[in-house]
Amino acid sequence: MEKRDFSEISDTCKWESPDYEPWFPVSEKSNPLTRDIDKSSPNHIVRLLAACDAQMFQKDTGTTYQRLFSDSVVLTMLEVARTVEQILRDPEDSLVVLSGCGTSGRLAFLMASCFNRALRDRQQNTVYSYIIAGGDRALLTSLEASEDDPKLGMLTLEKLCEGKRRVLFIGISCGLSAPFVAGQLDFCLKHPDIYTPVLVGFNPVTQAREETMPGYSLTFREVVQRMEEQRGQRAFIINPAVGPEAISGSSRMKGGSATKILLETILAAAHTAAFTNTHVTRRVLLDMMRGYERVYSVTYSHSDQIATLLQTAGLSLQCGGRVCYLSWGSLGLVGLIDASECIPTFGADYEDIRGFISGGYQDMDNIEGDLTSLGSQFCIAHEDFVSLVLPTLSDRDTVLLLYTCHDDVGDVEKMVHRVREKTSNLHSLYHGLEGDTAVDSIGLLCSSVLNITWPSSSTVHMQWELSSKLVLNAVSTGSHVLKGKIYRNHMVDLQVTNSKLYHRAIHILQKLSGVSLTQCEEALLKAIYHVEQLPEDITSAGVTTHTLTASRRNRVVPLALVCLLIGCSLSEAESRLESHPVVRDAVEACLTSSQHLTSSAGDQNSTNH
Ligand code: F1P
Repeated sequence: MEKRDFSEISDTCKWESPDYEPWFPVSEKSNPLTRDIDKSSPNHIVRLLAACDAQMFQKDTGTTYQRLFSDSVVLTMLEVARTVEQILRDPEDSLVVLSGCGTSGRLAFLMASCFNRALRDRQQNTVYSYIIAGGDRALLTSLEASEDDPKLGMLTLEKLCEGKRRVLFIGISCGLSAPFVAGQLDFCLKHPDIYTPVLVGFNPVTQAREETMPGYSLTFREVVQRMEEQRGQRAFIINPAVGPEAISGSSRMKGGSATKILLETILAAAHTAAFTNTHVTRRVLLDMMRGYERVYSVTYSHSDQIATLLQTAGLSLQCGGRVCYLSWGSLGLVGLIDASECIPTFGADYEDIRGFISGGYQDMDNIEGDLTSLGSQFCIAHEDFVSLVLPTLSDRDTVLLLYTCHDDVGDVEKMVHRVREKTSNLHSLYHGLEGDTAVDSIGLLCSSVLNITWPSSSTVHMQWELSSKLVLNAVSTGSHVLKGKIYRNHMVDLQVTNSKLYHRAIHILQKLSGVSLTQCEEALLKAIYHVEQLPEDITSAGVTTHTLTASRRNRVVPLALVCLLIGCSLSEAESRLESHPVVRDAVEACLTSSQHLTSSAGDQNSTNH
């Protein structure tokens, strides 16, 4: 058995202290566990990610924070599940809407599709729908700007629910921060005869975002306060803390996993109750969540194989190669989601890590249907892989197959042979069931095989999805760490495409340079507009104007950081970055030459807040 590392255990709880980065909500804090993740080996990266994910299931320690298993959280889940149960028993003119931005919207889609399928299988009418800020294209690419628009959120919801008698609205915003979702929640509060709002996120309500929203009189926090006044009857808030993300602010990771755990537990329990004529109980909810905790343990018991995958993918990215996820069944969506997130999270190109799903849009079943005509980025079927990627595939590229014992193994095998003609850098993630005796002819053709065996259950496909999500999050995050995209546990080269990311960028600059927030904002604006002096029309413009301009530029945060650290002009910063194409190396070189290394690079207590 591996020796326990006590330094990691104490780091596990450090973030809960009221003195730890008190100016940030939990979802934006940096995780003490991962402060050296950028210098870690593949095996150690996986261990750190496992330790971070374990924080999701940590029991209530009597601190300020409620957790996944806290009574208050489970009680609210129970109330929401009972509301879903009622809708399932009497679905006429009713709707359960799941909505969110970025990853939260993609998971809303994944779950709405999954539970509608379950209803169709029972010959029942479907009751679920989803909204993602930016529409269906945002399922596959980053359209972060729509997240800032509360009115758009509200209008989209109103249109979707036209003519409905009863709507349970589930708004997901991991950071309790997305204006798009706030507008929808506020709309629900104003129409209590039809709408019941549920907010899902991972910060305490006192940490909900306070910034004003464009064209709106309320802040997210004020909307949440209004929900609190109705809490338990006409409004519900499910907001356990799951600890800071492994890469600061990357809510696609734990935020996404916890969203999936909470909402699938609620919806699956409601389905079981409604179709077996029983009622949802606390015990059923707790048992399901414990099942997900086992998914976590079983998945990370394969840490060595996950580390192999991460290392291979990292090598591909480092030498300009690609990583392709080729998936079957609902794992396809998990692959597409993980790949699409690399664009905003790591400033990656869509070809760096790319997902393909066996049946393409037929398997997706999204509202807007086939999006292929929007361009190559939206070509997601295996046949697209065959025509667009396969011809130029080489050993530099990594191909990862994701499939389960429920998929057509013959079809997987055919694909394996085609890929093997081009590269031997082929790997597989396979989920099977106990007692499954299939001969592993596919594994024999792969350079590495990650086979996970599960006990049979009615919700096993959702467990496979979570397990695959954990593996893929580790692969895509870890490979970008190895590529040098991360400094300490911050994504320095983030895209500044909405107001949340704009403020996150300023805070990263402040943490790494040690100068004031005002100076950091000025440096960021100079980098965004590419000017040495800031004219009045830039300083007086709003954040939306800044983020719109930033979305057309590359490397604005690294540029601003180099200017701040060296005290140099933009053109000098540009040439320094050119000589260090790896962001992490550029930051280190500047820190060394400006002798900032000692205190400003990350000692959170010394930052000038
Ligand atoms: C929504 C979101 C994230 C994405 C990025 C920008 O966050 O789009 O999914 O990764 O961080 O914000 P939230 O509203 O769920 O907090």
